[in-house]
Amino acid sequence: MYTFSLLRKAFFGWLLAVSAAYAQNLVSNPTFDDGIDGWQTSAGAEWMPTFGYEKGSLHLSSRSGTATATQCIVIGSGNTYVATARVDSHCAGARVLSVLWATTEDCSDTADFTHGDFASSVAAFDWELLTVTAASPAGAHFIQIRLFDADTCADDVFFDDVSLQYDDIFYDGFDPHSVD
Ligand SMILES: [Ca+2]
Repeated sequence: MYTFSLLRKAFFGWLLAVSAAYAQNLVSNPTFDDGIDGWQTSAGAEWMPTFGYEKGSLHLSSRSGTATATQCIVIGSGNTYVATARVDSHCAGARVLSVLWATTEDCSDTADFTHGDFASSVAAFDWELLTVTAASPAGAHFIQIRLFDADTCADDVFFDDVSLQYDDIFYDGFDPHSVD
């Protein structure tokens, strides 16, 4: 029994270490608490220091055209990734969080991959958590996280707490909630 207990502890210690490794957020400056460094931004993108899900956020305005903020992140190949973001969109139904694929480190060739995944806002004028689960296609070595405010909205979208996590352990059918 004692040995079994030790083994259990060792196993769960290993499990926690593995979970922590896989749960690492791959996004630089995910919270926008001190600015928007680390993000490539278009016109209509600005730091909003006084409003956010928590502290500062990224503000995209599409009042004079589509606004975007992107980040290009190196990945492995043949794996599954989960991207999330807190979003306060003034347009319900807007496609605001996208995961695109690239082979180049500046993500300049995302158009070469026809497959992309996105999540749309459901509510308006309220913070919601959006999630995109995406399997990398063959040949992709970078993910472009794209925060997006289309000119069809012509209003404001705020983003906070962006994350990208490697999800292979779950993709393989492992469910940590089934372990008692
Ligand atoms: Ca924040």
